[in-house]
Amino acid sequence: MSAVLIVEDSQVVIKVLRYIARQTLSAFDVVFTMSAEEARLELAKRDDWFACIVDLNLPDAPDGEMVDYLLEQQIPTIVLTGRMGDERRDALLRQGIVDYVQKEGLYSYKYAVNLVNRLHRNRDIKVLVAEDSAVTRWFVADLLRRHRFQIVEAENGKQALEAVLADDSIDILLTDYNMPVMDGFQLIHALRNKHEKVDLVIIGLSSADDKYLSGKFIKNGADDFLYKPFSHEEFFCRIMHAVASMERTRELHRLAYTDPLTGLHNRRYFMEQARKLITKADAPESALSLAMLDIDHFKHINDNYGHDAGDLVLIAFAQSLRRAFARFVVARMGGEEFCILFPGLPVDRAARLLEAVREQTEAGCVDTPAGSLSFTFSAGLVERSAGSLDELLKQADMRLYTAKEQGRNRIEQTGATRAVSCA
Ligand code: GH3
Ligand code: MG
Repeated sequence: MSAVLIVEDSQVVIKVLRYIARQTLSAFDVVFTMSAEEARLELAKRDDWFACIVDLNLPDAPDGEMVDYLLEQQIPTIVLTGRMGDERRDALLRQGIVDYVQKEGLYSYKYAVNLVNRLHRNRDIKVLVAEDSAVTRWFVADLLRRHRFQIVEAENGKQALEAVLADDSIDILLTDYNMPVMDGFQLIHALRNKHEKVDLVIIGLSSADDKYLSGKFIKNGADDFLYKPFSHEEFFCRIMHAVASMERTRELHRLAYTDPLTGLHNRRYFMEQARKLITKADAPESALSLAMLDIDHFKHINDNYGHDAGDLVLIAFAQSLRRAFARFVVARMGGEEFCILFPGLPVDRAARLLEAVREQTEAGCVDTPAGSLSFTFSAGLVERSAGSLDELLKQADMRLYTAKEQGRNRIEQTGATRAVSCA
């Protein structure tokens, strides 16, 4: 566990910071000190300092000497100050601090402490800087590094496009407008329209003297725009705003597409993915199989062992499906019914994989507070030759019904389903 140092001479402020840090900095060892001397002694004890929140004016370092010292040690530094002039503030930002926070009450202390967590999460966020000027690219990348982002660089739009298409983990694109080979507009257009990269956050940058540029950028698919030169502060505010909105959107997506009990994808996700994959599988050579699974006599489990034990069975079953079919689309469709889509897999090969899980399930058991219990499932498995997703689901459901009728704990499969018209 890495450490965060807090240096503040006011007893009252330290008390507030301690309270906030206890609630929000659980990922760190938080060390509190009340003077520069004490802070130096603590700093010497270990070398895994993640960040520091430091008062600019301490009794034994009255003029920011502790900030200088921390920056020399290359520790990301958040400065707490009383009121200060613009010049002093700009000088601190130029010097390389992460941010400064004026002591104006609970909110400002929360901001400072939360910023440490923000830096921690930023390490997982990858930003692509597309800018032809090496100096500006270096400047922007340096600012981003200060906030612990991962950085990728591109010298023109074409390089940036290739980088985004090759690396799915790029989260944010900062792009200049005027660039050789491919400019910022062409880049955004290619990403948003041609390649449908909707979840990439795009921020436009330009020094061009055109007051309509920001509007044009945003109408072409950018999320935000910054005119150069910009202040450090404006830059970080925009980036933090973009990151916060990206995280909110991702969380909403996660909630909308996840089954809360098992953590598997839900019906909504399955239907969307299946529609996309079925369209892709329209090529005659691409096989696609679909399985519908249903736990046998699940009502008995609930009735005999209780609803909570039933939930544990669902969770265990979901885990085994996730493990066995990690390469495929697995979802809990509702109740004790699950679906798996096997793109590229003919029905015989899908059947072999499914049969292995059936045998494992039959042989295994789930520990619950009401006792250890075993269960089985039945499945209907079909392969698509043509027709809509609804038709394919209907065929799988019919096979599943047959499996239940034939005695359960079995997989009923067909070859290619009969061609039907698209719904
Ligand atoms: P069959 O072998 O024919 O599939 O019979 P079954 O008992 O599995 O099917 P049935 O449809 O009769 O009962 C399913 C039960 O699943 C009824 C419902 O209360 C229960 N169920 C649905 N969702 C949940 C859940 O999230 N947790 C638990 N514990 N039970 C659930
Ligand atoms: Mg059932």
